[in-house]
Amino acid sequence: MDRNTMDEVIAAFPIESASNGRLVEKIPYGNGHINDTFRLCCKRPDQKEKSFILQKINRDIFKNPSQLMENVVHITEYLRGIIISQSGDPDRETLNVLQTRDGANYYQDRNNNFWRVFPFIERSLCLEKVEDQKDFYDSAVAFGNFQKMLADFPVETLHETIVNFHNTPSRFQDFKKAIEEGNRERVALAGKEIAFALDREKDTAVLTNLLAEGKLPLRVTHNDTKLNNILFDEDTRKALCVIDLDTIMPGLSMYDFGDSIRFGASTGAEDETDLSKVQLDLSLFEIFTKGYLEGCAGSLTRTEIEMLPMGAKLMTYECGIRFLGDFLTGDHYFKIQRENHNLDRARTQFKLIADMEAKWDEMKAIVQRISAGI
Ligand code: ADP
Ligand code: GN1
Ligand code: MG
Repeated sequence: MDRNTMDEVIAAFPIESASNGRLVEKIPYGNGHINDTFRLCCKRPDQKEKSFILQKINRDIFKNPSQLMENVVHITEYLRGIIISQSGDPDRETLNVLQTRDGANYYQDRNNNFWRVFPFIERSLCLEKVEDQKDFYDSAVAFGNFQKMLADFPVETLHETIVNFHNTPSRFQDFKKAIEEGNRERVALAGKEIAFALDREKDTAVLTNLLAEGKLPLRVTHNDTKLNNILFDEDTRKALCVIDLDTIMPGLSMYDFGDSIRFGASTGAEDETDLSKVQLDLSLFEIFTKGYLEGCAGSLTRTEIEMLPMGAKLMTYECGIRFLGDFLTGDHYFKIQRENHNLDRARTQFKLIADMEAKWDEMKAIVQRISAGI
């Protein structure tokens, strides 16, 4: 990132000011795979600090950043209203978009990059893995509640920021294309993983078919419910704020449930190379199911509840074929930190699926038992 551009971007927002002080730090921040994120810190002469999150929106992935920002502003303003009506703290319980000095929701630099700023939510924690089962339970309630808060949001006003984002059959077609067009050495290296994925084609359309048959309702969903897309309150350790709102779109409740399980109920990291460490933790699965159903507060239909295990499996599968497809075609989508990183990620997803298949009856029984007791 050239210094001039960064300075130009920062100057476009009311970051340095009499009340915030001078900018004293700008550092790359977080572990997101998509956007470039920085933490900016300002300090006043009285030593009081104020921080911001500055993000460059990934233009290769988000083709229409202005529509994306329209969604984010629309959703965060709506959430703000609900949080205020519930006597919550709207500056901590939702993201807030900081407007530029010209009153815009983002800044477009001379290279046609789009930048946005959120006030940094202070005294918050972002967890990369479940440290305590209670945290995972709280995240489940928060994601369920997030969906409930958006139940009456005018869904027709949302732009589809990534078309077919969780359309697994369409992801499967993309994956087949990646095998055909991908780097031959990489295709050979990933032979076992490719076969594993191709073997499971029949599962890909289960949810989209039910949706097409009118048996599942379309809801406003987050679609990227990793544990690190939620902030916890450092003082109370309660789930505080759902972040990373780029993929809020009409979707299925199983997508949000499933993606959280994929990331948080695995005993290993998403990029763990020792696959013996990667399993589905059934007690975390149970705890999340309980929290999510409580957070949704009775709004899920019988079919949605019945399909929760399938959501977990399909979101894991989909992520696996996306990582693998990206590996085959040269790692253009997900940021990587090492060689074969996306292959390692795909391997953990497939290991998790194999374990879910072994534990399938138990997963279904847990969902049944928890939903009967709520
Ligand atoms: P990506 O789409 O690349 O995953 P995120 O929007 O999730 O980007 O942001 C990356 C990380 O930055 C988050 O995981 C979190 O640690 C941190 N973060 C984002 N927004 C805020 C905020 N308003 N306050 C504090 N931390 C934040
Ligand atoms: C990306 O942005 P981030 O890192 O929270 C991706 C998700 C994947 C996830 C896998 C817009 O999420 O779909 O599930 O990586 N986001 C986008 O870790 O593609
Ligand atoms: Mg993120």
